[in-house]
Amino acid sequence: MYNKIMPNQSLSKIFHEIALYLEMQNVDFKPQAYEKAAQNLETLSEDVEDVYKKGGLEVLEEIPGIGKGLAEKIEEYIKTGKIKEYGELKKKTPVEIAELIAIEGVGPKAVRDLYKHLKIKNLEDLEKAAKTGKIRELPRFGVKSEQKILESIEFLKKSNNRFLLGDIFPRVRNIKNRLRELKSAEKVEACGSIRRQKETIGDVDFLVASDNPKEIMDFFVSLPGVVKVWGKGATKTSVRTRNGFDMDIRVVPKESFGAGLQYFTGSKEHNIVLRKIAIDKGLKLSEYGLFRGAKMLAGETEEEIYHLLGMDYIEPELRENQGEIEAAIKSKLPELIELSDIKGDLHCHSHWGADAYGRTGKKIIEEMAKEAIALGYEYVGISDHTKFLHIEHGLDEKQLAEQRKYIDKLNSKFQIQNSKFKILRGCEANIMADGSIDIKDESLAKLDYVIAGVHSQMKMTKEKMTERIIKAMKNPHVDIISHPTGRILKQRDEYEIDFDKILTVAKETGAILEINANPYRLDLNDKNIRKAKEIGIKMIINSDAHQPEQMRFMEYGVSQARRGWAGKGDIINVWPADKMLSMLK
Ligand code: DGT
Ligand code: CA
Ligand code: CA
Repeated sequence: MYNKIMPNQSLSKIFHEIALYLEMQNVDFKPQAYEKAAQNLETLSEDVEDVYKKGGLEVLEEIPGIGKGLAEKIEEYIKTGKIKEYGELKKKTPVEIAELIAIEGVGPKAVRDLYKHLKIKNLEDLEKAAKTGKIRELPRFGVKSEQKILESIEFLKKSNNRFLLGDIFPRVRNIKNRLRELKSAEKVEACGSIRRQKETIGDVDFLVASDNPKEIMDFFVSLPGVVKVWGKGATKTSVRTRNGFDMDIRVVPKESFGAGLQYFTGSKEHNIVLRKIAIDKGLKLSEYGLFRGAKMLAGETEEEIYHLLGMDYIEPELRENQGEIEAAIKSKLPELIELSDIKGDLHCHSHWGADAYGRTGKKIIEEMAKEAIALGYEYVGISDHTKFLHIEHGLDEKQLAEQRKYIDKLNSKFQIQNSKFKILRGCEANIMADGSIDIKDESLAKLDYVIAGVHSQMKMTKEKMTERIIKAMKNPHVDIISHPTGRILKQRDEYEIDFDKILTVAKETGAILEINANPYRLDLNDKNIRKAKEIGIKMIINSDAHQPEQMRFMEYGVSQARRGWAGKGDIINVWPADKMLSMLK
């Protein structure tokens, strides 16, 4: 069975779970190695089985993050269809670990305790135990954590039929590339909410231009990870994937590809208005083209359709019927920011003093600098948590000073190499319940920039939370407010805040609001970005990377900025370091 489906995804899932199991047992270093391997397998464009067949163990080891031990696990999986270690771990603690840790406040160690004391194996067990008040009786749990678990389960249920863009997008990109390799596929695109880069995705909609639909459909249903075929026809096929989401594919002739793209990109609301405009002009717009009677006027490209309807081309991220059509008719659409405009990332955690992932903070800073250079950036800013956050090994004044000096040393190395690249020295300080900052002013003053964010006591009245953040914005040392509304997708709502008031004070004080690009956060979200832009507030797009690879989250932040109509002028990290820093307080 295992050789019929591409092992990348299933191996990635198994490695991810092994990492969690090992973390559960307090094993050092290994969990991070497995997790990294899982992430790399997930985005690997080649089938790992093909890689193995071509070059054996040696070539497997060339995959980033795969050492000898992990290469042997992959070999074992390809040869036998399973991994013994995984089976043993699962036997010892037979729980749905990935499902359980999706609950806010439940980590691998909590899963271990919940199983040990209450035999909780899955979400259903967890909900039952929480509802009958059993969790509050466990050591290290309480009434509060029990309540939080219930709330998180409720929240998950509400949003369960949608998937995070960040979870789906790498897989879709992968499939798109595989479809593009087919000889009979002339053009391939993923449409729908994926192309509009919505923060969550209902299902995936592929569009292919081909005159051999059968070959496309046969390939599609045999894709690795397809577990069910809902329907298979000459123009449309629908499947369910192992990860639980559905994918549709449509095949159209080449001359209709643009019309198909326009139609299936949506949104539905955008399309309805466009179709009406077509009718008013005596035309008909469908997924096959723009027609006057039987005569096809356009269809091969989206651009010609928009132009013939009397408007400028509209970028997919804007197609939500939120004024974009009116703006396109008047040629008033904004020029949107692009990923390639980004010159640096100021929100990266090195876990200084914690030796996370088996590496020292020093090593991680170097790795982040390397990653930033690989991304074409001119700077990266290191902003670890500060002392109030004990569990995150937050830094105190002394550690911040040590880190600063280390970064200075690294920077002089770059200068010797004649590079204009620079590591900037920052922190992500904690905004305390009263709005004060958990680090002394004189330490903050020595940094290149200060990010401040709320990480504790998130349940406050709207008035108090708004005052708390406003006080932080007014602190002369605080430059940037991280993830300003605090929501976590599929886990918790925004804090109660008066966002309009926060915008007003941001404008008065020059505080910069962050667009946090972590796929779980995307905070500010598209709507808030647009509001901020409209009153002329400057924003910064940051990855909030906790590992170097996560700096690649930047693209999701950029797409939310685009959905919020933001251009280069609205975002400060499109500028070189000196100019960007001069835009801070
Ligand atoms: P999702 O899947 O919920 O994240 O959102 P979408 O936008 O991908 O929606 P989906 O998959 O139902 O449909 C894909 C696109 O097809 C949608 O964005 C626009 C187009 N479409 C679907 N149904 C209709 C419809 O009834 N009328 C019009 N005008 N367009 C439709
Ligand atoms: Ca869709
Ligand atoms: Ca669909």
